[in-house]
Amino acid sequence: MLGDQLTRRIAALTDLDPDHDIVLMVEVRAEATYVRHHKQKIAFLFSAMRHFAAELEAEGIGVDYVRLDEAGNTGTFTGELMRAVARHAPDRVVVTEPGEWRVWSMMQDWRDDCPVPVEIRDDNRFLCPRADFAAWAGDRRALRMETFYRGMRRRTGLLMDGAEPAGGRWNFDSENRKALPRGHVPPERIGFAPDAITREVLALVEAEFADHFGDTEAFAWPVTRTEALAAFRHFLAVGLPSFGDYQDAMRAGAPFLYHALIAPALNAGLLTAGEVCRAAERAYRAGAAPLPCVEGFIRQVLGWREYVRGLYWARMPDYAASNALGATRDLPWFYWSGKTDMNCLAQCIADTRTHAYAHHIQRLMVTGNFALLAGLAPSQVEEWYLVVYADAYEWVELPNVHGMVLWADGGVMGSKPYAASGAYIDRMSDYCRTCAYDVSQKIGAGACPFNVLYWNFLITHAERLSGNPRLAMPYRNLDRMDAGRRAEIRAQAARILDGLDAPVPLQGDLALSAPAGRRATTAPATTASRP
Ligand code: FAD
Ligand code: DLZ
Ligand code: SF4
Repeated sequence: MLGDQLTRRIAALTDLDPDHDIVLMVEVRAEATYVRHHKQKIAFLFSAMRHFAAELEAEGIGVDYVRLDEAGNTGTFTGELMRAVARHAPDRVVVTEPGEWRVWSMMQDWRDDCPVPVEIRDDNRFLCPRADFAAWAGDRRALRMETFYRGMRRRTGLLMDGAEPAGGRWNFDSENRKALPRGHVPPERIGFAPDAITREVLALVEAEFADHFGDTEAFAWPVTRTEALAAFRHFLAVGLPSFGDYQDAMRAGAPFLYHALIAPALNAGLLTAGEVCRAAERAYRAGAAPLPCVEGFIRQVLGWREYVRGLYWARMPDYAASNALGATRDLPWFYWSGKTDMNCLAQCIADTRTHAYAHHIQRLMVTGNFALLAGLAPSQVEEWYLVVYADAYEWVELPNVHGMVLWADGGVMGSKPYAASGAYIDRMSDYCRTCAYDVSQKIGAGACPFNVLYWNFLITHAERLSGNPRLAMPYRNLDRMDAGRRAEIRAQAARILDGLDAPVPLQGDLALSAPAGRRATTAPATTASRP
């Protein structure tokens, strides 16, 4: 069993015979270091793996669990599989297909190299099997999420009234996505105090992966299914009824707002997509949450999550190689240090460092938008996103970064790049109020860099993008600019981009003064609180 397959219902375990079978789980250095994951991601996964192994053992199932620091640990999946086959001399090995192409290639080699037969089963945790997505996608170039999502609503019956979508519409976005009113106090969210197993793992991670990005002090992720369910129920009660309204809002020092905080648990198998969608629908049917919020939530899980997973498998490995906008600039060092005068970026990176979390709009419209506007090299941006979030796996990270954020796929995922000026960030957050830059200033000393870089982006890619009907308005505005103004924009953008700090190796103490955030509590459920 791989570390992100932690459910008793995973395909490899469906016909498990406790009298004859052994479950193999391995902590291996290669998985923690193929990119240098945030310390909280490694700790979350090792702790969840150890808890899950203990649950299997309590059920009377034999588990061969190899710890990271165990003598003889070869540090790789392949090495540990071969050692285990030598230890147990099994008749066969049964695995569930992995989430990532990288590990899939490894598994193909096991079929040749392993002395016993290796059976690779389909991952049964998704609502849309890979083959069904591939059949839907065919060889079409553009794959639109909205069409896929409607098909998934029909297929699952989620939020359907007979053949019609509940409420008569597929999409309630126009009623969602408001800014947070000034003075609005978001709800407290529960966190989970590290127990003895998590504390042991945190110490291991601090010792073994000291030079990885991220702090561990605020670790509060649920590490068992019981805790994950408690976190999700809390979201249903306090988050879902306003989820849609404030889905895109951002506030300094408050990264969680009304978000579900379930992606690490979902992606590791502690929760399933089907159960969270059905529970959200029940909340709507019971009158506990309004339809726009519930539809917004279900679209994220049934739509976006299933769609990016399908797209990843249907288009990899070629998908990762495209670079439609020819972006080549190195990732600036402030993505790691958080040290920048641009307050929006500093805040989002601080949240990321403290919690291994930032919500969707922080990822898309702040760190992502800057990467797009600055022309940062896709492979470097992708590695950053894969490193820094507790929920990051390539199958979900790559399409979001490569396609949605950077438009490096040239329009497979989105009909236009999500480029935006500082005005969007100002509308949806309070970041600009305390920023060193002036968001209302378009150009000149003190002007918000997002403004300058936005116009520079449109000028730079005019040949490729000006004919795009969805960008007609900004290009009309650009057409009204005289040549002198354009030259000024280009010159100032060049100064900003040339002034971005050079990348240096990640090491040593990069401590930031991060805003206060999620605090762990001693109890897993209702008594817990988080500022
Ligand atoms: P909520 O905002 O409460 O949403 C509920 C759930 O919907 C999430 O838990 C997630 O499972 C699903 N979801 C929402 N949006 C997406 C999406 N675009 N793609 C896939 N699932 C989605 N999500 C990951 O799970 N892993 C990643 O590595 C990842 N990388 C991202 C990188 C970028 C640049 C962007 C823009 C988005 C990325 N996302 C990723 C999607 C999304 O940002 C996270 O799923 C979400 O922020 C997790 O927090 P939450 O559980 O509070 O989600
Ligand atoms: C992410 C991760 C890490 C850090 N460590 C392990 C590990 O030691 N053992 C394990 O089985 N899985 C780990 N994982 C998750 C794998 O990287 C994941 O299964 C692959 O990325 C495929 O999705
Ligand atoms: Fe970000 Fe510009 Fe606002 Fe500063 S002024 S917080 S750089 S959008």
